[in-house]
Amino acid sequence: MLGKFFQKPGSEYSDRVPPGQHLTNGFPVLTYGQTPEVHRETWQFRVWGSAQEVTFTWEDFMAMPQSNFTADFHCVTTWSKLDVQWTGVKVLDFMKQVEVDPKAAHIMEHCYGGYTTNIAIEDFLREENFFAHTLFGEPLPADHGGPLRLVVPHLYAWKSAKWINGLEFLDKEELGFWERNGYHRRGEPWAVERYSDR
Ligand SMILES: Nc1nc2c(c(=O)[nH]1)N[C@H]1C(S)=C(S)[C@@H](COP(=O)(O)O)O[C@H]1N2
Ligand SMILES: [Mo]
Repeated sequence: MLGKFFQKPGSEYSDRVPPGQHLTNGFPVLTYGQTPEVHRETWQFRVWGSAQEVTFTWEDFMAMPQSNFTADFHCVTTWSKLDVQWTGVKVLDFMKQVEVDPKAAHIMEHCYGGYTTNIAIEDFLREENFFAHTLFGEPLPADHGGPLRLVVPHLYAWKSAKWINGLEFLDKEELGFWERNGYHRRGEPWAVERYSDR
């Protein structure tokens, strides 16, 4: 059964598949708990902590520059999906509207439904990171984080918060949901940072 969905990386792709990962052609849904119901009309995205507090509406987000992205997606449970196509807002474009305190060094990503995950500022402020509202040309399905999720291609996908609704800027690192429950604080797939070493 497993063989139908998961393949050993062929030589063509092996340089894109991190150690211990297998390719999938489908797009599994990985959620801890329920899919929250989120409506664009009431959707809000808040920035707070060591930053100027500000709240964005759905219209605010749609008025930001929109870009297309193709990115590989690596789940720590060992599946990887290559060349996922998304549309949304670059993190660096979004951040032009946010004023961060110089002492801020970390971020807690917050979500509808209560999920959290932490990320260092330098891992967040990267050219290839984006907020996505469209997946393969269709509105991002609720199970995959619609209406809006973060995508951080260079880290394991648990950092790519679905239903994201806030960024809490922090001077010191705090741990998110999976990081408190044994996952690595950073989660870089090429370094196989799956589990906490503490
Ligand atoms: N809010 C929220 N975001 C989340 C998760 C979650 O449970 N809740 N799971 C994470 C994990 S472990 C993975 S692998 C990806 C899976 O995204 P997908 O369901 O679109 O494949 O979302 C991440 N973002
Ligand atoms: Mo995952």
